[in-house]
Amino acid sequence: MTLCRLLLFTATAGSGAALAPYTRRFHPGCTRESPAKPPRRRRVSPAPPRRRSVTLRVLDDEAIGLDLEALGDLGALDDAASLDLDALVAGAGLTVASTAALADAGGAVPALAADLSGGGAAALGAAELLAFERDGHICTRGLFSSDEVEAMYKSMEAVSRVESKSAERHAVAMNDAMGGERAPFLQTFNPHRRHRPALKVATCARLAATARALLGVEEVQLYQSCLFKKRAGDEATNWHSDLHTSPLDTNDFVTCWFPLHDLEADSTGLCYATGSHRDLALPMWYGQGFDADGRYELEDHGAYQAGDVSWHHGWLLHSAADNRSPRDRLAVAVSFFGSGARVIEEDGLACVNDEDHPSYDDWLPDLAPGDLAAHELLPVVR
Ligand SMILES: O=C(O)CCC(=O)C(=O)O
Repeated sequence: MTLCRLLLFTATAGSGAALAPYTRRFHPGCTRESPAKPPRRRRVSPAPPRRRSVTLRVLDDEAIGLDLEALGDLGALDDAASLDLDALVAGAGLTVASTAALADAGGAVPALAADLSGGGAAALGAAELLAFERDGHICTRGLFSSDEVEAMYKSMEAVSRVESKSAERHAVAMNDAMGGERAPFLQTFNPHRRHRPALKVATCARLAATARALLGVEEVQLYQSCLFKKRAGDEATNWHSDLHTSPLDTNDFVTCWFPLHDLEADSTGLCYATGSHRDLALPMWYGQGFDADGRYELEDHGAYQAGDVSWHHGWLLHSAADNRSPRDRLAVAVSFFGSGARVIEEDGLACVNDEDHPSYDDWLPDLAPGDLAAHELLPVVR
């Protein structure tokens, strides 16, 4: 495993101090979207890393606050139609009943031409579990077959087209809030609540079983699914951690991420700040808004073949490079948490104005701080 030194780390989330844009620093923030370039890194696989410049734009609290209104209209599709929910729930293996909140945009999205219900967890021995525990990320190769990925691509590409207006509105809102010049990339939040094929992907037993094994828990619930379309020329994904922006009082949180096609090394695969998920010294000694040059080692998993799935812990800082290839990159992320987690007050969130609002807007108001995170939109997945 080759490792490299992180140039500089500056935590800014929740900080009252505004940082100048375009500083040559590593800034984990409240948002994935930033016209920033990720810092240089090395991948876990042996090929030599490509050097990248470190140029990140950072938000101050006031700028992030401007986004609230724009985020308000990021809701369900206007043309959503209801489904046979019982069949949907049974077919997906959900054990918590779904509701009319699960709807389908209908029509334009082809059915998923693959049965994802078979198969178990990725093969995870002690070495892999230890690596996940220590590093906060691993890659499980070949968790899906190339046929399954091709089928997923066909359906999910259609989902991203059907939802493109909503994704563009979100990207523009985030970009405006950051004072940027263009929409960095497109995110479609929780397509599983509106599209049957996306539900099948998000509730795939293989993913849930692997999440349980990695977290060492008996039961996981689905927190979020997301489609990330990084079009040719789109910008970098800013440094962030997923739990930082989720109103859950837990450490048991994992996200799987996989491109729906082969992906070259040194392109737009996720880059991880290894070990940052267990860096308790950071909040203990420094809080927010501090400088930590060389604090982490950065790794990625090199090239992905269709079916390879990477996993990162909820507190792990991660980013992705800008898309310099002529092809759009389409990736899926699904996040799970261990059952038993409780809800925290939204005011307690370090990144309350974060772009992930669409992920919890529909269920958080139904629960009180301290309640178990048990809701039909947070289904148990078996
Ligand atoms: O695909 C990307 O660029 C971002 C993905 C991400 O941030 C995540 O899966 O948590």
